Amino acid sequence: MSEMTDLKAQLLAEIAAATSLEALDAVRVAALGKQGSVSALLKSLGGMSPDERQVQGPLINGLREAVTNAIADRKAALEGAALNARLASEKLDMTLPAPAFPAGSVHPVSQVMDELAEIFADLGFAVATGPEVEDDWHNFTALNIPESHPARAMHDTFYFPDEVDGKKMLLRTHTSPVQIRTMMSQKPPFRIIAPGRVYRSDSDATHTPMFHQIEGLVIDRGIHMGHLKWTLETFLKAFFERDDVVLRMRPSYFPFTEPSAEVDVGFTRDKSGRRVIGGSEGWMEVLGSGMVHPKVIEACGLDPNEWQGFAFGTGVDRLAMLKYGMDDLRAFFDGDLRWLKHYGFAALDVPTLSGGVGA
Ligand code: 2NM
Repeated sequence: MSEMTDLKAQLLAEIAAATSLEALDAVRVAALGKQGSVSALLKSLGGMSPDERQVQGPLINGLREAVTNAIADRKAALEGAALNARLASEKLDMTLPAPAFPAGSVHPVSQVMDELAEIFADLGFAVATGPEVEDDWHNFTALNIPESHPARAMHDTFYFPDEVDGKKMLLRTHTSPVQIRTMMSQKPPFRIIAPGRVYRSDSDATHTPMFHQIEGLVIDRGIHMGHLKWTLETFLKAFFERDDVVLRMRPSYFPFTEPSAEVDVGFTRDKSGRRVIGGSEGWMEVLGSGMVHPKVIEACGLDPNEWQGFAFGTGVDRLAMLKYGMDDLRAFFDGDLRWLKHYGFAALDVPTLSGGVGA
């Protein structure tokens, strides 16, 4: 009895005296391990008479429990002390700059599309969209493009092998079918722009089989060429952010407009000989335009004697190249991150108003 009291006092003293987890574990093994002093007492229960075991059992088990609990408490205390020591000795420098997160950038085509949408929004134009897979009626026939027109040829247009509901299907070659769909499904007057991808079977340094177009359409009563000229001049001055942008309209021909005009913009050269928009030392073609052909208005179910309008179209990729000084169109669609880093725009910048309109 007193032997057990002594053992208990001795073990609790050893546990309290252990100053490291290793020393504490040595005490645990010496008491509760296979050859441990407490384990030996537990084993001795087997050789006792039932009466003796009835007395000694609870005492020995109580000793085991007291030692086990004391070890667990001491272990928690030592671990807590070790953690406090680490917290006191180790430092985390919160003033170090965080590693830079790789940021994406806005593709110049997206940037220019945003700029165009903003400029034309200022002029009261809504953005209209439509399918890139079209039928030949919306892409050609409604636009007064005859069956014999070279644009319809296989080597210019991507056709799908199968007809759908008896219709020839193709990848739209311009965004004009969006204007056709707008005229057929809504009531005039309209002021819309149709930006988007278009497809032509063409590939060299200045042509990619997919490129981006933006076309504009105004349909109202009493619309004439003067409205067209003012709109294009206002648009180009806002886009190139210069007041000295000079326009030149040359008579031209499109099946869907009459009269038709090609629009040139004047440029000058900077010291290094690069073309800069503004002034009129030379001319660059930037737009096609004209008064919407009465046959087109009629094909859309409108009375050409009541409704007139103008339309225009241009390449978004070309506009981006002119404004931001890129020289190879193919690089636009290569997906080269170095090119995007160089020419891309910060995603979180508010899109520029490109000088705004009428400010
Ligand atoms: C151009 C040039 C001239 C045009 C015409 C139409 C429509 F649908 F109203 F007839 N949409 N786009 C047009 C006119 C497009 O791009 C060079």
